[in-house]
Amino acid sequence: MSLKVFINGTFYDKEDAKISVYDHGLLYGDGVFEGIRSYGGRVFRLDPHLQRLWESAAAIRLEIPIPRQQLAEDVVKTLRINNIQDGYVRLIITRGAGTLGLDPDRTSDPQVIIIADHVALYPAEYYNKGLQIVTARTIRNHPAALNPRIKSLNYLNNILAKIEGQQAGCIETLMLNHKGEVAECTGDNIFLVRQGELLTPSCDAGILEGITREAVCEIAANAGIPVHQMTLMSEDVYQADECFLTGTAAEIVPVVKVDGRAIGSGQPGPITSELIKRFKVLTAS
Ligand code: PXG
Repeated sequence: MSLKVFINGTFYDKEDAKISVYDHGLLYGDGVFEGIRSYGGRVFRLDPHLQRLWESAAAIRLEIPIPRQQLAEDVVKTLRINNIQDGYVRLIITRGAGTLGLDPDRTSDPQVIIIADHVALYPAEYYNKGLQIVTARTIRNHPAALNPRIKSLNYLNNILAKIEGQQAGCIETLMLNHKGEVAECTGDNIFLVRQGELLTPSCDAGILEGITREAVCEIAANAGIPVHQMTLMSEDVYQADECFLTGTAAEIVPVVKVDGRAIGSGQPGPITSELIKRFKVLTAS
């Protein structure tokens, strides 16, 4: 049976789920999105995801055409109609079809799209053995150009960095900001462990404020592990005892090598493993 995709209140078979080629989401990446997980039929942290979606939309002066509560119900409905328990939801709001010019005022009908699909985690070996990543030469968007807090449909900045990583044989890539500070990876936030404490770039490094990042900060606090949101440089990464990435799709994934340098023991570390264990409990509850 074909997956059903929600567009503006109607469900379409995946093959028939289409929008206009004049949509500014396609023409200019003019729109916003969210990636959300469901575990055992329950949507993980739906409210913070919707909050971030509304903030992203407000930042690009895009008015989401349906109330937040309605969208929350539609997300659940899309999972149910597709009979997906453990899955991934992609929520997309485009600016809508317009003229071929940039003018957002000459568009109509923002499109509200919900895709629910089965989830593709990284292969198990990465969770067991840890990832190797490299730092991209492409820097993260300058906050005064396109603020990384906005989860917009324009992901070319991250895609360019991802291509660099792929050329080096890596599936994730570390990005620095315009000041040379550690920011985040192309689709994941980064954490370090140093002397039993967690360190992660603060929001003013110019990052997406990840929902998983937030969950990990809470889990760490509950476990009595201090968390510091601070400025971090490449050297902090190289000298860390442990390193891991967090994201909706990846959850928590250990990193064992950065730019060819082994991190800590070169194996996934004990605090990372403890946090992975606790994250599993959180998502199963
Ligand atoms: N930073 C960036 C730039 C991201 O795109 C995260 C951090 C992690 O945030 P969350 O809220 O998910 O903990 C993201 C996540 C994917 C995928 O399929 C992930 C993201 C975007 C697109 C695809 O892995 N964003």
